[in-house]
Amino acid sequence: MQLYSYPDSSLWAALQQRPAAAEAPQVAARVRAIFEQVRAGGDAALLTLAAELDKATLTSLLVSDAEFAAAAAQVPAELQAAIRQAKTNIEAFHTAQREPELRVETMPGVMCSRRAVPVQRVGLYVPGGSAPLFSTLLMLGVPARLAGCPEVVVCTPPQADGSVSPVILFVAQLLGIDKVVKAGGAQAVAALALGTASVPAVDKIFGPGNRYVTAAKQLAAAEFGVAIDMPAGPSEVLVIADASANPAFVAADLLSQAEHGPDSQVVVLSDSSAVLEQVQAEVVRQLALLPRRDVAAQALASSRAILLADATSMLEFSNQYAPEHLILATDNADALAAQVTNAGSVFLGHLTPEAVGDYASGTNHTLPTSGYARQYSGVSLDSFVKKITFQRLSAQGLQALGSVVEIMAEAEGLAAHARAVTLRLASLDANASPA
Ligand code: HSO
Ligand code: ZN
Repeated sequence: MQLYSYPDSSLWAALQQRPAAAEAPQVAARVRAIFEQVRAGGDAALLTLAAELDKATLTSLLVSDAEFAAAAAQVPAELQAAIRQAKTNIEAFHTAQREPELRVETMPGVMCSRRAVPVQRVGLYVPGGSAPLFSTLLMLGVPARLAGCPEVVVCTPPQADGSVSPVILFVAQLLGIDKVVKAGGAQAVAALALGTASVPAVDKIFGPGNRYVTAAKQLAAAEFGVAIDMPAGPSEVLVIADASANPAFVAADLLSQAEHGPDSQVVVLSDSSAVLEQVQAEVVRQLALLPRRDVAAQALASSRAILLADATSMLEFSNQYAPEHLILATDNADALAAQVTNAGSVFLGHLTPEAVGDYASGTNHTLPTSGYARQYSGVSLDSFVKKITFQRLSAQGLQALGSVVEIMAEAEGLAAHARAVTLRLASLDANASPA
């Protein structure tokens, strides 16, 4: 980690740069080529790309019934129980997000309502590769199910032997999802956007991924009429650690984000140079103990420890950075939390590691990265529904509102709009008058 002491605020923007940003044009070009390959080759292209990029020789793109049937036996009972508890908590938090139908009579006889209707076809991307993230399937599958999305397709990269992690399949079964496609990376997103013989095209694509997956989702949204949850790219955490922080806890939190991938970014802010020094020493000590220390070390190379004057400066820096995860490792976390304006998800106090939100507290771990927390929310039940509005006017309603619309339509020079009202008002008059 590089240390910066009291950087002038004119330098903050440079310190807030994400490492992934530098290579964006090359990534976008590669992703575009993959879309073209999938468009032209369909399933065959997906098989070729699985061999090339995942080093997996596949006989079929879809997980078979036999693979599903064999999955649960390979998942230890203790892990099954942990997953069930996590699912219960995620369901509790996301069920509470349901909104009743909204009905408002704006004027007598003018009834407006709004109802949440599920997105009909959703694609869930579950990262695989070096660490199959079955927890992501819980985070996406639970709200998709609660929202009532009729068609749910999961894409996840195959392992080199052509299989999908049995834990991912166990979770899929727990959620009643039976379509799991062995495809990862940008090619999975391309397949979900374009459709192939085995992969149905979907309306909305969800899920975190590396920079290729994120670039693919953005291309799908920009050019292929598919919605996406948000640009969720390389994972990141910012920790605000004041003198009350426990350096070992902070270091563990930083490393838990760093071990996600070489392009993850971790930032620690402190107004105590002693804490910052101890955190750095702890990072070195704990790094050596990690099985994924090579990955974490690469992420740490572009990570920052920044000494700032006080809590106000730390919050200001954090709000500008707009971290995916914000940990407030301070005794007065509630007071600081009240001033957070940009963050994906916030972890308060010394006993709340990001890891609890990653797995099981109940909040969603699919969150905006790369500064998008300035304008996007993380995944929630809302992400899986559209809110459709309805209105119905009675005769009384049309009589009350009609002239308002006629006047406005005429002022905009839109005579047909005015006539749509005038004709109806006339019919009401005709019906009302005695024959
Ligand atoms: N920190 C990741 C989520 C995750 N962590 C999955 C562990 N498994 C992105 O929010
Ligand atoms: Zn994580």
